[in-house]
Amino acid sequence: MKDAAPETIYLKDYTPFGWQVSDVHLTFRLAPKSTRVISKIHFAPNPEAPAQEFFLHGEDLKLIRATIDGVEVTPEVTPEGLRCAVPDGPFLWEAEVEIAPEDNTALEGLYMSSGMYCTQCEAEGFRKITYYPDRPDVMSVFSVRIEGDLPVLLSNGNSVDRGEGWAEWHDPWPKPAYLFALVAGDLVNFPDRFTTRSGKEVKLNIWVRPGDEGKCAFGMEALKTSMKWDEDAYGREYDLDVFNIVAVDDFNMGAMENKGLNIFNSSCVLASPETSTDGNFERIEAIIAHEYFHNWTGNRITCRDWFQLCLKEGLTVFRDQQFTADVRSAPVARIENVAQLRARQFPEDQGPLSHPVRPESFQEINNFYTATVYEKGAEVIGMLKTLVGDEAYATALNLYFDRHDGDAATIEDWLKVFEDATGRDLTQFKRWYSQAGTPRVEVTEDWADGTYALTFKQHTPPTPGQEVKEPQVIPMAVGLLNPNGDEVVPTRVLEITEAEQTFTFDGLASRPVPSINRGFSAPVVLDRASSREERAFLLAHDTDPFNRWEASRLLARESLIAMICEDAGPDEAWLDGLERLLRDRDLDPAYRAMMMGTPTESELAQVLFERGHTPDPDAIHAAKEVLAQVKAERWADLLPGLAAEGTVDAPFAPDAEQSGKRALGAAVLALTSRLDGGKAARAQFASADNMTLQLSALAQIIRVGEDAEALAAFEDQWRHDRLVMDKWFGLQVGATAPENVVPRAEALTRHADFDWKNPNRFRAVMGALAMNHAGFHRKDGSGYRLLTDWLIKLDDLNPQTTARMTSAFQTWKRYDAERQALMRAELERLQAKPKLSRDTGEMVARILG
Ligand code: 0A1
Ligand code: ZN
Repeated sequence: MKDAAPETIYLKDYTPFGWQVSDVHLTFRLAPKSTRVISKIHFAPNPEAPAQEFFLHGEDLKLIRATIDGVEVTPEVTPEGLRCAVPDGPFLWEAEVEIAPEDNTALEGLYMSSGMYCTQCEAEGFRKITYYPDRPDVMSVFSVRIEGDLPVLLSNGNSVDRGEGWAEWHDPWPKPAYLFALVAGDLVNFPDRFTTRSGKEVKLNIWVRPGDEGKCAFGMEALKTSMKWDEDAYGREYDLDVFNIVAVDDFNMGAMENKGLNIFNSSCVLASPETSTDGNFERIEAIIAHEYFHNWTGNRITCRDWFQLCLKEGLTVFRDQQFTADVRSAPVARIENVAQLRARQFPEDQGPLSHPVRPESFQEINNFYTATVYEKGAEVIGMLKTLVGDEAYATALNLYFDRHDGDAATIEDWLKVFEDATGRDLTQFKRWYSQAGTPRVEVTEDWADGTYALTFKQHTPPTPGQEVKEPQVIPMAVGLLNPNGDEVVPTRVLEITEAEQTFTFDGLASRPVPSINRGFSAPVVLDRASSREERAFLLAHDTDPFNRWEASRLLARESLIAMICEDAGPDEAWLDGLERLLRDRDLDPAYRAMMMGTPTESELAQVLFERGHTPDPDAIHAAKEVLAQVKAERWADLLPGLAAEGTVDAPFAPDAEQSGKRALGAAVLALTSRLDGGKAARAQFASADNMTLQLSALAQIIRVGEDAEALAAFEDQWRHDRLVMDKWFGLQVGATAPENVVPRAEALTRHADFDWKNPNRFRAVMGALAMNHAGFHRKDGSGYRLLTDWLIKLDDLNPQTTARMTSAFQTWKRYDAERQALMRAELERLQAKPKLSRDTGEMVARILG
């Protein structure tokens, strides 16, 4: 177990490691309870580092022997590693350690999942495999020999040789230890090949447990598309003879970009029409692309230290978002990304867990794989590209790859490349990396004598440890529309650099209607008092598809807020405008489906809180129910036609076109089932031949209430499929009425298949509980209590997943005094748990503030 008084690590304290590592040779003798790891490592003094004692990281290792240049040594071993006296010059370190992969429930280091051995080393898991300078700026060439009585033995790089019970691998590209990987098991492969643009043949494999071969084809296509895209869009080719992907059932995150051997949570790679929804397919495609793109942005160029995590993650998310926009619908992808950012990153940035895109301190780095580092990190790169333009962005990226290939780089290196490529001073822009919090931009306007003026006032509220913020560079894309709906000023990017700044537009014949922050050009909150009429006008006329959607979102939000606070009825003008849009067959069904969405209950709670109201989760839920019922009744005549448009009459394909139609169909079904008591949903459930249709029907059956039969049928059909059963567990909690959420979640924890040690299954139930706003925030505190009971239980086994899930409490200060007291009490109960992990301890302390 981890330290009781954990140390805080600071960016400002960075010091290079005192030695360089030229090559690493590892031999693994695999055994579930007693794997031997034999290491041979060449160290040489690092001329650029200050003098320091020789310290190697190591945790939960049994040291069998250690030698330096063949002579036995007795290092001083601590729970964090070992210290040893070493020669002045280069030397060969050899060690043998024993570890127990079968007992490793934290899923960090070498562990076992369904009988196979696998590894997860990012961020600091390699130190649970052997003694090593486990830091990303120590890069070396690895050779690996695996001995074990298993048919498939894999590691990074190229295969050197293999025989019965052994295999040898060599990775020619120097890499940090966090990119090391090993997999051994009874696996089957789904093979393919790819020829790079310079004519190099690459073998591709997706390795899975026997029985899952039929779920690999889609992932393989996504991989090949990604490889081609990175060549076309960024000029980046693959650089080994083989690219292996392995699907693993027990995994804390989505996937991992280990060099030449990506390891995936099986939920993020395995797909088939019968078992996966359109949403699953889209996510799998994006994650495969993401991990593949890391080969250049992350592996060839890595991070100097973990504070620079956004260097690889922000950039790689930005790249995978570009990829999705290219291979699917760009406007729909943008709307989805922004909706995700607002749902996940904004609450983080506006609450006690707020931290800069590049944090300056941490206790446990695993707690910083956040929406801020990833998604806001990607937005920051998007802004940079908007500011310098597409051509300069491409020049800067080429310079980045040329200059830093093989480096462990920093955000300073990254920005310098843009400065050198464009001659621009990015000092102020850098604040996006150092200042936490979502900037708020207040917009006012003026109109006189043909001149229209927009004034922007920016302000970022204080965040933990940062009371005062300086103005940031905000690229604000703006277009102006004439009252007749024509665009009079096409999109122009205004560069806001001051706390308050005015931009004017001359020579206009009439007062225009502004469309501001088009395409969500900056991740800010706009505070602008605009009328309902103006929003309805933008909903009808804006040429920017993002802002057209935004207009609808704001109308929906304000209508719901008025329903909650003023007992108003739904906004008729908005519903009329929306109806016109839904009838417009020229609009992509996917886009119309998104238009039918309404703000989440959690987002409404945040807005109410910001406006000085105490959000009542039941009232918010009730308002959304009323709105949906009104829509259903009002559009009763429209729905059958839309349902027909949302029907696919072709063999299933998980592409943008079909999935858009099915999304429209699902949005329609959600309304229809309020009119027919779930009849159409039951029919769809009975006839569905793909998971998208089956699950959207089941969701409505659960919502309507009489679901026992359908749930039993579904369980009967899918009991053998772990990934589908995760959906079954999750949906029952996620789609049910608030009063049933906690009892259902509680009952499911007693289900024989509630394998809570599996992160996917744990998240299916507990994640769904935390995400069901009105259910989780039951007045009696039962939601808080149930989640905490299980976090306490999981913390002993899997600190990383436990810590991540504590963020369910990050918004606790929004609510009424009673709920706050209940949540605080649960957080304190968790905090008081004996042997609380460093991961969870840090999160709880930050949330409590
Ligand atoms: N680098 C991976 C994410 C990842 C991070 C940590 C992990 O274990 C602690 C696992 C995966 C990515 O961005 O995909
Ligand atoms: Zn990543």
